[in-house]
Amino acid sequence: MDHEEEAKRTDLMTISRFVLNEQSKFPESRGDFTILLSHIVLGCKYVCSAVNKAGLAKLLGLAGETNVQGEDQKKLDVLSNEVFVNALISSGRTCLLVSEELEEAVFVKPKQRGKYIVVFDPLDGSSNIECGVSIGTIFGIYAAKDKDNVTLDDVLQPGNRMLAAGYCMYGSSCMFVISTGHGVNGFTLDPSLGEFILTHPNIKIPKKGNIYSVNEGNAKNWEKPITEYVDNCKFPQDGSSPKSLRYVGSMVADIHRTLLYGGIFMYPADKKNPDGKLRLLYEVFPMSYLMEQAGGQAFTGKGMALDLVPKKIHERSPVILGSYDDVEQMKAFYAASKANDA
Ligand code: AHM
Ligand code: MG
Repeated sequence: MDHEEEAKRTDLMTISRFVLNEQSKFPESRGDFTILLSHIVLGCKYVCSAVNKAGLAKLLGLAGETNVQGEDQKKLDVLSNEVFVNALISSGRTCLLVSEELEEAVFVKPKQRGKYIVVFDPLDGSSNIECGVSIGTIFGIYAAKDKDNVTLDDVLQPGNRMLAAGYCMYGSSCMFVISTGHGVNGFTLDPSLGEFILTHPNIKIPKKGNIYSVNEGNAKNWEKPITEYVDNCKFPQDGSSPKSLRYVGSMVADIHRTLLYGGIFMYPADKKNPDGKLRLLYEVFPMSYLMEQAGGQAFTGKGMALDLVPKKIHERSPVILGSYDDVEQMKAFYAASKANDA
């Protein structure tokens, strides 16, 4: 590499630079959000490194045994939760945390409080952790009305009140995707620099896709509109080509592909699970927020996902999200089924 090329390498849009640029558009901003985000990014880098090492630790027979510090090896999901709780509290910018791994919400001690509320799934895709398939962290950010008197009601808010949402995917590369309400941007971790670099500016989901993504093993219990939609993906009534099926079983990976390639991802309600499987606050809301910010839609089978008002922090909700036209078509199946039943 010559000097010029070397110099260019330092002129990169890192995530910190990107967030500072965004911040400068709001002169009244005091930089709290930037600090919060840098702590989230640090948590992601830490978890990324732990996920990358996990397979090796196992091969070397370290899992379940003590590490060099004499500590027990923690399970990755437990470790990830601790990493994010610590990173968020130490930012000094949070007052309330809701994690998939913790039954109760965490109220940050008054001295360490800031105005933000963070909901997160520290390591989503539990069935894929042990076999090295892509997994990820999902998060959403709200603001408390009054950080000194924050209550659970401050987080039991519809998804469209989120200030920001994103995910980090620990896959063949480590990718951080975020929206602060002005579109969606994707960053890839350059391991040699330890920095996330803007690689996917202003992500827009294709208006229509040719992939559907669902756990078809649940088909026996599906509602009629889902069965009809999926049948139509395989045997299109209009003579178009059938869609492809892709299902990783890690929401972050399935949503990431859907954002970039288009199509539809769903974890719908079924007869056994009328609320579906995915959690509203830290799975359905952040991903629906990103989808809408990228020009797609997120539907529950009854209404728009972001309009739901959670009653409990670990509540579940069905979700069908992706390309605008594909979700529109799904809505038509639901509308037709409702009209038939009437
Ligand atoms: P988890 O929080 O236990 O990891 O479950 C969430 C995951 C999602 O990542 C994924 O979309 C879904 O569960 C897969 O569920 P299933 O194995 O039923 O298809
Ligand atoms: Mg999860």
